[in-house]
Amino acid sequence: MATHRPVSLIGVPTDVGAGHRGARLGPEALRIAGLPEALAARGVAVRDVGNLQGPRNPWTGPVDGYRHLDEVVAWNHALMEATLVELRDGRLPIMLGGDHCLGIGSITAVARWCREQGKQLRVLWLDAHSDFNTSEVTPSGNIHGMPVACLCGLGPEALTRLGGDAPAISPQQVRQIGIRSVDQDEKRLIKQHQVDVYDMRYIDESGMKRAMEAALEGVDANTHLHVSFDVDFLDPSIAPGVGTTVPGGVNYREAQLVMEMIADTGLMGSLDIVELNPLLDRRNRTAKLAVDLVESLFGKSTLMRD
Ligand code: EXY
Ligand code: MN
Ligand code: MN
Ligand code: MN
Repeated sequence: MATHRPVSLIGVPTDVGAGHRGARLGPEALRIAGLPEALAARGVAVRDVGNLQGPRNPWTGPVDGYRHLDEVVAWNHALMEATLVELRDGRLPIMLGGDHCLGIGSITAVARWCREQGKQLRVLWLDAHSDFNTSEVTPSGNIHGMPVACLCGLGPEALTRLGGDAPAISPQQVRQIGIRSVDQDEKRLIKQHQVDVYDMRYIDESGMKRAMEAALEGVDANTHLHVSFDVDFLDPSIAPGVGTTVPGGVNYREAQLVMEMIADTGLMGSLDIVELNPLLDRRNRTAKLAVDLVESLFGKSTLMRD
């Protein structure tokens, strides 16, 4: 069995960025589904730092194109600080979300740490959505539809400058996989900023293996892979516990292959698990599936390759 860096679990019980409430219960659902034990069984040393604290969800409407901006900033500031502490301690942080706005804080910290270490950062964004909206074009004001844009410098200063005086990443560092729901103006932004997208049509036509090979092209021993895993990436028939289901998603075997191919690189340095909403789930099924897939991310192959 490969040896892994010790892991820190950081609970981020927020749904202030989402259009449904309930993702705040995601961290407990993942723990109860056995995530710490599953990692330990892979030979990974696990520290659970517990849940971060942040403002409650005020459940109000958009103001200037953003819902709950102050709350989103507070949660992400706390997460950025917590993530940096774990990275600097030589640990692999796993963010237990929480809605996908938390990718702003986690990836801002990861980008900062990579700069400190002189490492290249590649972000694998596994999602049904591109999450590249801005306040001008968002149909909802929900900030979980905006984290990639914010990380690339498009958004309110409080989020685009969370980690310093420049955007955390450039669009060229991002690879999006599983995409099948992009708003009209968001599409224009994605094209304008040349984000590399492997959408479901690409996967249908060329297969997941080819999509992952392309998404991993150019990584080397000096690359830090950050995996941002939105559970709506998966087809709703296998992952119903999420507020933003989109039909026609990634099936079980395709998802396993994604995780196995990431594990094979040995380069994953941080992971978000987001958008799990246990209130919409059946018997914690989606959390259990997420745990199963994380096992594969940590090298548990379904074939005889251990
Ligand atoms: N594109 C839609 C919006 O911006 O409101 C839906 C976004 C859902 C985002 C989910 C978490 O990936
Ligand atoms: Mn600070
Ligand atoms: Mn997302
Ligand atoms: Mn999504």
